[in-house]
Amino acid sequence: ATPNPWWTNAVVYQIYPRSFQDTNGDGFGDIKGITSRLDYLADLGVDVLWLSPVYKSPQDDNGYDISDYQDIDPLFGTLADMDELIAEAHQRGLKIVMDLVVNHTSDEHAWFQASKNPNDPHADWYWWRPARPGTTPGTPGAEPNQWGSYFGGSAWEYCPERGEYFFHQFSKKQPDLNWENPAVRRAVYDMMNWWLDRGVDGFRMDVITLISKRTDKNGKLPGEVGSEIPDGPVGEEGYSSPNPFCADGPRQDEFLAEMRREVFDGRSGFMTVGEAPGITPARNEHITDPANGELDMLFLFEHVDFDCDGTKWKPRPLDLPRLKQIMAGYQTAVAGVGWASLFDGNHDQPRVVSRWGDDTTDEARVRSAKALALMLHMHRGTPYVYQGEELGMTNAHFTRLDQYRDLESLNAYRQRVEEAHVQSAESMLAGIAARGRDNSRTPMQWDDSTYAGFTTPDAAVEPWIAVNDNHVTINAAAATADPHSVYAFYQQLIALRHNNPIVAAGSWKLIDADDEHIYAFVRALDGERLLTVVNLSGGTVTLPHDTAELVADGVTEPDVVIATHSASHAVVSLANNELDPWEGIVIRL
Ligand code: TEU
Ligand code: CA
Repeated sequence: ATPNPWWTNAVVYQIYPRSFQDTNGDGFGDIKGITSRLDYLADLGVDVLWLSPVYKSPQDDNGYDISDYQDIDPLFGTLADMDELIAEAHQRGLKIVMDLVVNHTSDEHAWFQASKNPNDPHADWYWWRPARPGTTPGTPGAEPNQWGSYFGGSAWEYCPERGEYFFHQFSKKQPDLNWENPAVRRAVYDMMNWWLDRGVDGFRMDVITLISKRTDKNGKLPGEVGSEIPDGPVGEEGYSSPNPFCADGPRQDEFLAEMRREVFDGRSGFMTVGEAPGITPARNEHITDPANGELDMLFLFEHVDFDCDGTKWKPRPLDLPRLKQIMAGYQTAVAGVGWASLFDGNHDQPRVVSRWGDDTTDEARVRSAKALALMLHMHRGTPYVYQGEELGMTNAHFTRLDQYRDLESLNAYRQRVEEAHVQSAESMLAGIAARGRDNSRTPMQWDDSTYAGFTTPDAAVEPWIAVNDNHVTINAAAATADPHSVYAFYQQLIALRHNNPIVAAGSWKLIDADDEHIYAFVRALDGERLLTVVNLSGGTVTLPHDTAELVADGVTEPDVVIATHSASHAVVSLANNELDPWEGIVIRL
C-alpha cells in the first residue's frame, strides 16, 4: 500500500492570532508575536500551525470577513511579517496552514463593492435577489425567503444602491459568494495558488461545505416566489434555516474536485482540511477518500453540537455513551479509506476542560485536561490542539454581557432575549458563559504578569478582551517548568504519536460502549495492540467488563505506555480493577 501521507502522523496547532501574542502594545495579537513564540511551539512537538485569518478585514467577525485575500491587515502586521513567519517556521520544521474563507467575503471587498452595480462584470459574484413582488423593498417581509442568519436576523440584507437583497449566512457584512459563477471559482483558485507559491503549506477551509446552494432548475432558491422548492419551517426566532439547502449542496464534490485539480495537483507537502458543518460520516469518507481527489480531511461537528437542548445557548452535561457513539461513527466510516480530524476545541468552541472536564479546582482541572487529551489523541486521525488547550486554559467565566466581544453571542442575546423572547436574560447569560465563542478567545496566558505576558505590561491600552484572572496560576511559564503539567503531558502524547505508527494508523475499536464514565478502546496494527482506558468522571470507578477482561489477559505487570497520573499508579489501579477520578491509562496488550 502507498505510505500514509505525512499529515496522517502530524499534530496541528491552531493559533487565533488576535489573542496569541501582542508585540506592539495595541492589545491585539500580531504575526510578529507568533514568530516570537515559534520555539515554544516547536518544543511542544507540533508539526503544523493553522492560523485563523490575518488578511485585510474590517474585523466584523474577527477576520472571517475578508476585504483583501492577498494582503495582511495592519492589525496583524504586513506581508513581510508573514514571509518572515513562514521562513522562521520552516526553519524549525513547522508548516504554516492559512485559513481560507471563501464561502463569503467582507462587504468591503472590492468584488462586492463592484457587484452592487448590476452592469459590472462582478454583478453575478454574489447571491442577489429582488424584493418579493408586491412588497416595499427594505421593509420586513420583502425578503426573498425567510432564511435567518447564523448571526441573528434575516439572512437577506437590502442594498439600496442596487435595489436588491444579498444573501449572507453569517453577518450582514459577510455576503455569500456565488460559486455557481466560474469567474468566482477562478479568482479563488488564483488566490490560493498565490499563497501556496508564497510558501504556505495548505489551508483550513472555512465552512467549505456551504458553498453549493440548492436551487430549482430555473436557479430559484427555496421559498423564492415561483421556486419549485419550498422553504423549510420557521423556527422559534422567526426565521427558517438556510442549512438544509446550503450544507453539502448538489455541486459540493464537483467544486472540491475542481479546486484540487486547479490548485493542488502537481504540488506536494501540503495539507487541506475543510470545516464541514452538515456533513455525515459517510460523506466524510467520500470527500476524504484520496481516489476522489477532494480534501485530505474535514472537521465534523456532531460531537460538539449534541450536548445541548436544541440550541447551543441551552447546554446539557456530557452524555458519554452518546459521545462515544458519535466518535465511533466517525472512526468506523473512515476505517478503510478516508481520514479523520480529531478536535474538541477551537476558536468557536468553549474550552474543553470547562465543558467536559472539571475546572473547579486546580487538581481536577489538570487531571481532567490530561484525561480528555489522552482520550482524543489516542484515536485514529490527525489531532488539532487549540491554543491554550495544552495549558489546560479554562472558560472565561464572564458574568456580564459587556465583557463579551463576539457578534454571535451579542446578536443571539438581543434576538433571543429582547426580540423573540424565547429565553430569559439569566438563562441566556448562563448559556453564553458556558458555550460562547469568547471563552476560547481570551488572551493566551504566557506568564503570571499583569496581562499574562500577552501584551507589554506597560501597554497603553487594555487587551481587546479581558485576560482570565486565573493566568496567575495557569500559564506557559509555570507549565513548561513543571514535568507534571498539562503541557508536559501533551509533549508526551505528541511524541508517542510520532514514535509509534500504531497511534496514527492503527485500527480503532470501541469497547464497553455503554459505560457512562469510562471511555475505552483498542488500537491494533500488525499484531501490536494498545488498550486506552480513561475515566472521564470525577469519581473512582470500576473497570467495565470487557476492559477488565483485556487487562486481566495481560501479563501480571501491565506494560504502561502512557498514563495521566503515573505508570506506578496505573499498575495499582489496574490491579485493583478501578480508576481514580480522571485517570487515563494506555497499556500494550
Ligand atoms: O464557523 C462556522 C460555524 O459553523 C460556526 O459559526 C459555528 O457553527 C458556530 O460558531 C458555533 O456556534 C466558521 C468560523 O470558524 C467562524 O469563526 C466564523 O464566524 C464563521 O465560519 C463565518 O466565517
Ligand atoms: Ca499587536
